[in-house]
Amino acid sequence: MKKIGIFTHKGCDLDALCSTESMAKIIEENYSNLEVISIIQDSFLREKIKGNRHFITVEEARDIKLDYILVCDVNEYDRVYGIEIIEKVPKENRYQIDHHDGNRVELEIPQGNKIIQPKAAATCQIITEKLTEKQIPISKDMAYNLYLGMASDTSGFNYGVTEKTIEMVEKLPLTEVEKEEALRKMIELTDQQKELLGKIEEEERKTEGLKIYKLLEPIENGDITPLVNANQFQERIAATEENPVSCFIIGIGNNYFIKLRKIPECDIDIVSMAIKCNGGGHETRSAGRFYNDTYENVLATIISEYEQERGKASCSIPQQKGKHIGKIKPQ
Ligand SMILES: [Mn+2]
Repeated sequence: MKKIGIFTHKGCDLDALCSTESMAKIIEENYSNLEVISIIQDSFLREKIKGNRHFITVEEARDIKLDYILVCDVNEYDRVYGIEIIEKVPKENRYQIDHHDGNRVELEIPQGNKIIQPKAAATCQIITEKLTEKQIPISKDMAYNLYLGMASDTSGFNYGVTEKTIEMVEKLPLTEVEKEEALRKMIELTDQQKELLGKIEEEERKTEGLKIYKLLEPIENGDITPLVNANQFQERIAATEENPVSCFIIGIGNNYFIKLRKIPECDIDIVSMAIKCNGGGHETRSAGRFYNDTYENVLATIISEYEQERGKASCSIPQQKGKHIGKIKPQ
């Protein structure tokens, strides 16, 4: 019996959990010669998914010899949980399914062994597509998980939804009532999330048009970033007409994760800002990270990058007469 390890990113979100859970089941059901071992960081979000197969930590997996590996929902070397284990497996036996692309340090996986669709809203969307294509029946539980993965990566079908996303959701054997129930459960905050939401503070240091929020947790271990991937957090840190760009700094020990947001009317390039902050993203939503840094340093970098981008932009705030963010576009 050969062994295949299933991996995903650190700080699992629902797409990570649901895509790994689904892939593990699919492999188990279709390859009787393979033992599937999920090597995944624990997450409070587990309570929201169906099935919940056994998983082990990197420490527990250290002495297991894997023949194959499958990486789901991540394409960035330093974001993978268990990269040291993956590297022990020959390159030709590494597989990947993901919807991220163009990252700084990509994983070493042969072209023919990976499915990467940057246009897909979630890894769970790609899995649904493949199952549908191959006419593999989708169980109720798996459908529920695939739905959750798509719902969470699109913030409840609000962002990044394409025709394909809608088509795939319709392929899932779920009733409207079941979908509503899943969305309700997804949105429901856990006690830990409620506590974190109350801890968000507004940074006093002001820069015109940029509002900074912070959530600083002194803990060294554990990743709280998936906990703040909830609509209530997005609303709390949203960019507004008054402050067309917002930045949310989540500090966990010495590591910082930043979420940049802007209103569509503003043309300040927050993707470039995010790239300078070791990240990337989309036009109105992007993210970056700083490892082993200080809050003061992170703050200074963000403000300086913002000021540079503001200088290049023509974004003005129509509702506030006479107040402009950045240069006025020559007529
Ligand atoms: Mn994803």
